[in-house]
Amino acid sequence: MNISLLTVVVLLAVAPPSAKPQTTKSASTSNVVVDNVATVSAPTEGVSNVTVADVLAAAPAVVPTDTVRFDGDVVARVSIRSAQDLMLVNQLSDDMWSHHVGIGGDADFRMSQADLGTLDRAGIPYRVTIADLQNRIDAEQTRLAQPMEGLAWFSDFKNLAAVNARLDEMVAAFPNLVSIVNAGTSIQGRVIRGIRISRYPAGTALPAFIFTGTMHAREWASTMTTMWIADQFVENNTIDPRIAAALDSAEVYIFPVQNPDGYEYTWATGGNRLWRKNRRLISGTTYGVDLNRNWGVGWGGSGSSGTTSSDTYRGAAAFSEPETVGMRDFVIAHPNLVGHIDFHSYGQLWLWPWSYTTTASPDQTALAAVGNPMKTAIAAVNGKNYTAGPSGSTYGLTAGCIDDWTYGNQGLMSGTIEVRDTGTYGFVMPTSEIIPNAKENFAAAITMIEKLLASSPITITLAPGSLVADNTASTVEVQTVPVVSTLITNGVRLKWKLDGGTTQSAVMTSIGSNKYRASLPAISCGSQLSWFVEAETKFIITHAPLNKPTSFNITATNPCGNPADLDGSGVVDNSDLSLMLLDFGPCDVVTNCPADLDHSGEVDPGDVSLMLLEI
Ligand code: 0X9
Ligand code: ZN
Repeated sequence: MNISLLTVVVLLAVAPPSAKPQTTKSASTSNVVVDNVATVSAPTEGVSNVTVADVLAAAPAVVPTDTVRFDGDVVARVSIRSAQDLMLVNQLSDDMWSHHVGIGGDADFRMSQADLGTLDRAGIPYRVTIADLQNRIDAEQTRLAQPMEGLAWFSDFKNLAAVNARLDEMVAAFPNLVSIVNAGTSIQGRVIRGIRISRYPAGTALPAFIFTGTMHAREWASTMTTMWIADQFVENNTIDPRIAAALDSAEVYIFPVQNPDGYEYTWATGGNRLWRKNRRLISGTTYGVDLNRNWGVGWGGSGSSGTTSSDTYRGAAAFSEPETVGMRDFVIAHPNLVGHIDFHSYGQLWLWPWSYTTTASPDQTALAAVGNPMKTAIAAVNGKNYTAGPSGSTYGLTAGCIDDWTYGNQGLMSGTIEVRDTGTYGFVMPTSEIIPNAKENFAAAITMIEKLLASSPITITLAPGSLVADNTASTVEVQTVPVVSTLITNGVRLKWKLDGGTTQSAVMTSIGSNKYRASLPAISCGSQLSWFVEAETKFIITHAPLNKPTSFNITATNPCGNPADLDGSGVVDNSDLSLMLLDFGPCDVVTNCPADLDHSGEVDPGDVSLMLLEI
C-alpha cells in the first residue's frame, strides 16, 4: 500500500540528518523536476489536496553535489544513414543508450542541447526522446529517498543491500527450496550472489537453468526482472502448476546482479546513475570494463572497443575481470545447465546467438524453436511484441557477450532479453512499469524451461512389467519425436542398474517411425533391475520417466524354480522353513536375503505365510 502524500510531507519536513541542504543548482531546476515527476511517478495517484509540486518543493535535495549530473543533457533517437553520420554522432556522444547501431537504423544517444544544433547543421535526422534527463534522475532520487516501509517489495527499484536482504529472506522462508550460491567476487570485493531453487539435494542430476541480470549497472529494470523471477519460483513453487512442474524436473539458478560494484555506484552518493561498466580503475580517472564485451567467444570483435574510456571497452583480454571469471567458473562448475537468459534493458528485444557475427548459428532452427514460443509468451501477458531473432542480424554485432559464451562454449540454449521499454523512459523507468515488465519476462523464462524440458518427449511403447521371467532378456521400445532440436547420434539410450550397482547403458536401435528398441539383460531369480530411457538433443537430455532421477523397477521372481525352495531340494518342505526361521530379521540386499519372499526388506511372518502356501 502506498503511503499517503501527507505522510510524505510530514516526513520531509523533518529532514533526515544525512540529507544535504538544497543546492542552488537543483533549486533553480525545481519547477522542471516537478513537471517531470508528474509524468513518471506512480505513487501520487488519487491524491488531490496535496500536489507533487508541493511535496518536491518541500523536499531537501537528495542528490549530492559530487554526484555526476547530466543537467542540460537530452536523449535523442538519431537516424544513422551513413558511416559519416555514425562518426559524427560518436564524436558528439560518449553514451549510446541503445547499443545497437547499424547503418540505416536508429539509435539513442545522450548528448547536450548544443550537440543537437550540430546534428541540425549536419542535416542528420533525430527526435528528442528524453528532454529532461537530469530532472528524471532527480525525481527518481527524491522518490527513492522516501521511506519504503509498508510498501510491496516490487513497488520501487531496490539497491544492492535490499536485493541481498531479499535473497536471504527467501532462504529463511523456504530453507528446503532456496539456498545462496555465489559466483566469486567483484573487483571491489563484493560477492556476486545468487540463489539456487531446487526441491532436490545439491548434486542431484537434474537439468538446470540460469537467469542473470544487471551486468550493466544502470539497467535497473533487469535487476527487478530477475528478482521477480526468483520471487515467483520461490513463493509460488507449489501454487502455480507450471512452476511446480518445472521444479519437479529441473533446478533454477538466479543471479540478479552480476556487476555489484557498478550497480552500487549507480545508487551511491557521489556515484553516477548512468554508469554501465564494472569499476576497475584503469588509469587516472578512467574506470571500467564492459563486462558484456569481456567473454571468451568472439572476444575483441565488432561492437566492442579497445579504448579504455569507451562504454564498450572489452578489457585487456577475455576474462580479464573477476566478475566474468566468477560467472564463467560458476557455469563451468554446473555442467547440468541447459538454458540461460541474460536480462538487460532496454529495447524490448529477445536475442539469441550469435551476437558476434551475423552468420547463422548451426543451431538456429533449435534456438528459434525455443525462442519463437518465448516471444509469443511475452506478448500473451501484456501485448508487448518483443523483436526476436539472432542477435547479430537482429540487433547488430556485439562481441564478447555472455550468451555467446554460454551457448558457444558450454552448449546452453541462451540469449539476451532487453526488457522494457523502447526509449520513452530508457534506464530511468517509472515504477508503474516494474511489475508488468517483470511478468512478461517471467513468461519468457518459464516458457524456455518448458520448451527445453519437453525437447524430446519419450513415449514407452513396449516395456516389461514389474515381474519378469528369470534368465530371460526383456525388450524395451520407445518413440520420441524431437520438437526442439534433433537427436544427437546414438542419442536414444536405455540405461539400467542391477541390484543398485553401477549404471549401464545401451544405445537403442532405430526401428523406423521414430521408434527405438533395445534389450534389458536377463536377470536371475530375486534380482532387481531399475531402468529408464534417455534421449539426448543439442541442449538437453530428456528422460522417461520424467526429467528427474526416477526409474522403472523390475524384479525377476517367476518362474524361478520355486523361490520358497530355499535349499534347492526340488520340494518346499520343513527344512526350507527351518532355513527361513534362521534368517528372521532385516536384510539389506535382496540377493543376499532369499528368504525374504515378499521383498519387504526383512524376513518375517509374511514370508512364512507365503512359504506355507507352497509346502
Ligand atoms: O550491448 C549490450 O551488451 C546489450 N545491449 S545494452 O543496451 N543492454 O547494453 C546487447 C547485447 C546483445 N548481444 C547479445 N545478445 N549478446
Ligand atoms: Zn545491458
